[in-house]
Amino acid sequence: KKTVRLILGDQLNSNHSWFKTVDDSVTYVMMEIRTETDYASHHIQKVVGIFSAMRSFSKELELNKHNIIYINLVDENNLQSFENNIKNLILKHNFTHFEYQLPDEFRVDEALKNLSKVITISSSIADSEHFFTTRNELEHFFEGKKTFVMENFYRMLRKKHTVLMEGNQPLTGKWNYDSDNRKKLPKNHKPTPPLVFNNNVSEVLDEISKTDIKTIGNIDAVNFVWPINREQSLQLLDFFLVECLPLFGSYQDAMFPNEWSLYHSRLSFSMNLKMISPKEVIDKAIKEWESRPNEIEYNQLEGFVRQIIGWREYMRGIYWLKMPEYASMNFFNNQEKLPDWFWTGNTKMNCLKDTINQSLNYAYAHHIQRLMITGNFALLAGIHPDELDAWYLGIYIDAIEWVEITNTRGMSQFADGGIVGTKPYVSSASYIDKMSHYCGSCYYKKAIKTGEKACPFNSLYWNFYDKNEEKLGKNPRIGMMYNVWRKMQPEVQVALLEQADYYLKNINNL
Ligand code: FAD
Ligand code: DLZ
Ligand code: SF4
Repeated sequence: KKTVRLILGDQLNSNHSWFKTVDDSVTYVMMEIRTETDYASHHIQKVVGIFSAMRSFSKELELNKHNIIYINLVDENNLQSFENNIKNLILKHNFTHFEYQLPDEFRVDEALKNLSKVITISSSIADSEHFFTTRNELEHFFEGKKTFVMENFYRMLRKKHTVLMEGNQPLTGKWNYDSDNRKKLPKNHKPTPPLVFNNNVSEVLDEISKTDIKTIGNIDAVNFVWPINREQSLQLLDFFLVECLPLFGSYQDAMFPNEWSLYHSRLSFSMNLKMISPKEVIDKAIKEWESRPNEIEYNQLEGFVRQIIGWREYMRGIYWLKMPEYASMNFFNNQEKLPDWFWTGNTKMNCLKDTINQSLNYAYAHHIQRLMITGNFALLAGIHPDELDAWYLGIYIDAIEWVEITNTRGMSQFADGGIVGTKPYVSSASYIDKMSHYCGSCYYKKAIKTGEKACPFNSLYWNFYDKNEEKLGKNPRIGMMYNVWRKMQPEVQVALLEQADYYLKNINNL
C-alpha cells in the first residue's frame, strides 16, 4: 500500500494523529495553487501569510522524517488545482490510496468528494481534530427548534466539555457577562502595543509577484507582523494572556483611532489555520485566570471563552447546516454596489477611514469594527451581500468561508433573515460615538441629522427602517424603533429620507 495524504493550507495541525508515527508508505502533499489564490481578491498579507505558514509546516514535517511533496506556486509541474495535482501525483508515484482531512469549506469539500469518486484508487477521510464540535452537532442540538440561539449552544458545550463548571452549574452561578463587557476606552488610556513578528517573507512575496494573482492591501515583507508557525502562534497566545486578557472583556467593543487591535488576541489566523487549537487556547486562558486571581476578573475570561467555544463553534455549525443555500440569501433584496472607497479608505467618514485603512495595512480589524463600522454602513446603504462577502473574504487574514460568510451574511447583514441574529446590527452615530473616539475628529458632525456635514449614519439609519418596514415592523425587538419613527413630524421624516437619498446617490464621494 502506498498512501498519499493531502494537507490543505488551513490544516496545519502538528498535533494531528496522522503525524504521531512516521510511516514510510505514506507521503504527504501540500500545494500552493491558483484555484485557492483566485477565488477571491485576497489581501496580499493573507496569501503571503498562508504560504509562509504552509512552507514552515512542511519543513517541520520533513525534519520529523515524514515524506512530503510540497508543490510551490511557480513550480513547472504545478497543475494549479487540488484535483489535477492529485491525479498527476497518483500516476507519477503509483499511489494506491488517497486520504484527506475534512475540509472546512463547502466548495473544497465538494471538490474532494468528487475527486475521490473519479480516481481509480481507494480513498478515505479523517477528521481535522481541531474543533470542539462535529459538523452536524449544531443541527442535532437544534433539531425541531425554530430558532438557533447561540447562548443555548454555548451553555450545552460548556457543560459537555466541563469548561468553567461547578457540577451542572456555571462557575459563579452566572452564564453571561456581556453587560459588564461594553466599556468605552478612557480618553487618556494608552493600550498595550500589540506584539508583532518581524518575519522576513520577501521570498514568498517575490514568487507571488511573478504571477498575475490579483491581491489587495499593503505589506511590509521584511517585518511581516503575523505569526507564521506554531511557535509564534504560542508566543502570541502567551502575550495575549499576560497583557490583554485582564482587559479583554471590558474593552471588547471599544474602538480607538489608530489603535488596530486594542486588547484583542489576533489569534483567529493561527486558529483558523489550526496552528493552535481552540482547546489549548481556552485551557491556557483558564490557567492564567486561576494563577492571577487578583488581576484577572472572571468577566474578562468568560467573555473570551464565549467567543471561542460559543461563537466560533456556533458559526461552523450554522455553516454546515445551511450551505450551500446560505451563500445566496438576501433577505432585504439589497442590490447596491460597494462604494469604491471600501478598497482605498478614501472617505471623509473617520470611523470608516480608520477601519478600512487599518484593514488594508494589517489585513485585520477587530470584531466591532467589522460589525458596527463597515458592516453597519453597508447594510444601511443596501449593499448586495455578494459584494460584501467578496470584500470580507478577501481583506482579512483570518477569512476562511465557514466563518466569514456566517458572520457577514448572517450576523452583520441579516441576509439570512434571522438565523444567526435576532435583529439587524445597525446604528446611527450615537452608538459609534458611545463606543469609540472617532467622531470628535470627523469631518461629519455626529449630532446633525440633515443638512451640511450631517453624519451619514443618522439619515441612513432611519431610511433603512423606513424602507424595510414590511420586513421588520413585526419583529418585537424592533417595534420600539418604529414607534419613534412614527411619532416624528412628517417634515422631519421627509428631510431624513431626502438626506439619505442624497448620500446614497453620492455614495462614492462621502
Ligand atoms: P478576539 O476578539 O481576540 O476573539 C477571540 C477569538 O474568538 C477569535 O480569534 C475568534 O476565533 C473567536 N471569535 C470571536 N468572535 C467570533 C465570531 N463572531 N465568529 C467566530 N469566531 C469568533 N472571524 C474569522 O475568524 N474569520 C472571518 O473571516 C471573520 N469575518 C467576519 C466578518 C464580519 C462582518 C464580522 C462581524 C465578524 C467576522 N469574524 C471573522 C469574527 C470576528 O470578528 C473575528 O474572529 C475576530 O475579529 C478575530 O480577531 P481576534 O482573533 O483578535 O479576536
Ligand atoms: C486561502 C488559501 C490560499 C490563498 N491559498 C491556498 C493554497 O494555495 N493551498 C491550499 O491548500 N490552501 C490555500 N488556502 C486555504 C484554502 O482555501 C482552504 O484550505 C480551504 O478554504 C478549505 O477550508
Ligand atoms: Fe463615523 Fe459619523 Fe462619527 Fe464621523 S460622525 S466618525 S461618520 S459616526
